[in-house]
Amino acid sequence: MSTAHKNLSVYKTNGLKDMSSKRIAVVTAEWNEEVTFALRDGAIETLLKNGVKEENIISATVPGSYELSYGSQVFAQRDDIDAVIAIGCVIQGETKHNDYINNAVAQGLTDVSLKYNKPVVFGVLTPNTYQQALDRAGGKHGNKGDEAGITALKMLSISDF
Ligand code: DLZ
Repeated sequence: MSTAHKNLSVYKTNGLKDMSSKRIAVVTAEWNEEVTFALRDGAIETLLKNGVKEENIISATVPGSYELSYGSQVFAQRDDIDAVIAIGCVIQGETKHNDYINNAVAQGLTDVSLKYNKPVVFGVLTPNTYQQALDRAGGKHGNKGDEAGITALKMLSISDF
């Protein structure tokens, strides 16, 4: 940023606020559960490491990623929930089924977030293969659940700005 703008209020998303009173729901799809449960655990660990209290985290499951929109809405509409993390894994198959699910859940989560004015994190992996999913769920590419957790915390911080 130019130093000419001396009177701007500058906010960076790495300035996390105090999270000790925040309540966060983590909604996880059961399809590909070896992957999604590892992502969920990564997200929850990141929340705990950054000051969210264990008793303020609610974990729920839905059958598949398509159900993440409604599952997220159930929690987003509650006054005692500040943010929702939606976790899923849709593997590219031989049909276009995956495209329909991915598009529906992306749009659905956006709608829920804007309707209830709360962060709803898209923690859905959309890999080509199951191995690529495992690589991103605690494998050689780390755990994308961590990113989902950090995203929720950053968005909660900007909500309070
Ligand atoms: C049906 C289906 C298929 C083919 N693949 C996946 C997938 O890779 N990942 C996932 O989370 N869910 C899948 N589903 C299930 C749908 O998300 C949904 O649960 C069903 O269509 C019932 O609405």
